[in-house]
Amino acid sequence: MSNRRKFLQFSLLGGMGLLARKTGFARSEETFPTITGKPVVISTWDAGLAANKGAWEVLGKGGRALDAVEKGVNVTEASQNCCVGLGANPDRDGFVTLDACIMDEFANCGSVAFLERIKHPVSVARRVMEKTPHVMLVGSGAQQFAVAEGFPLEEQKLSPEAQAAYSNWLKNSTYHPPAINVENKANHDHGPFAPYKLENGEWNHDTIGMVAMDTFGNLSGSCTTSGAGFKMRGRLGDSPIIGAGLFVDNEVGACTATGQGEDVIRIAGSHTVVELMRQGLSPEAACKKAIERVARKVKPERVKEIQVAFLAINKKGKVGAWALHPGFSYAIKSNDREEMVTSGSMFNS
Ligand code: SD4
Repeated sequence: MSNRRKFLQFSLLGGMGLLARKTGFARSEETFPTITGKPVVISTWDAGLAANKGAWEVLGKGGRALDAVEKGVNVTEASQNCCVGLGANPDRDGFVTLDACIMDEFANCGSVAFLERIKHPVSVARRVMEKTPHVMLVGSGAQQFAVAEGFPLEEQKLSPEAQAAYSNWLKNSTYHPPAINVENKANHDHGPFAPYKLENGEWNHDTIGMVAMDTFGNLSGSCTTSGAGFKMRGRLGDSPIIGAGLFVDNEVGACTATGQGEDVIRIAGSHTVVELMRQGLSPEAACKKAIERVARKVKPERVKEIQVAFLAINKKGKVGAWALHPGFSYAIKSNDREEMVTSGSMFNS
């Protein structure tokens, strides 16, 4: 199993027992690796390394952050080996449905959701932003718009990894939606959820979120995903929702989210992080506070079953992240750094 799909590692036996709420996590702002200066690009998970390279083709030449965040995640969308794009995990009926959004320094934003058979949903989201008076297009309407804009209708071709995961899931077709915050679980017995636990105890993930600052000091962000593996048909997470999976305010900073989308939406996650930075918190402190809010809103018995992480940058080009559980990492690229960074987390196992 590649690192990319290792959302969180703890064995069912060991992990549950060891999991204890931790207050005052030891890692301090000073010891956490940060990057300052511009241009800079950060993106979620280890697929972010390649995506950042794509973004750098724009940023390194003095280009605009908006172009960089589109080009960057295009790399991931085109990758048949990743959990994003047309080769990704399908919904429970076997169809890959894609969600994406993009936002620039002028608060222009665009989004597509429940989009099928289009290779680059983030680029369609950008067209929605630039060519329509709207912010979101969904489903067949989004596809119709994409085709009218010249995006080819592709054949769905699951990656071998996604095909194997889906075949495996079909054996039982069981569904354990850990984020559902209601008593009557029977109503939600439909299939697995995001991120779902793999047989070996690892967690998957299916998203790339990217935020960047260009040489002009302007911020933009993008987020693109196949959403939760084997989700109910029509389910959307946070990723295409401006304010949840992504938010940019060029006066303050930008944030993107990954993990259990329902719980990110519940606190308007990325917007919350940006607002906390507006109040003076560092990116890491803001992400941490938002994670604590996520944890407070989730029933205690479910908080150990979900993962959520935020990744943010402020107007000074300082970056930071925080996750609910260990296992989240992000990629950074600037003039003098190119590496993966492991995020701190609220829980220690
Ligand atoms: C969703 N936030 O659809 C996405 C899933 C995700 O890594 O981030 N997976 O809820």
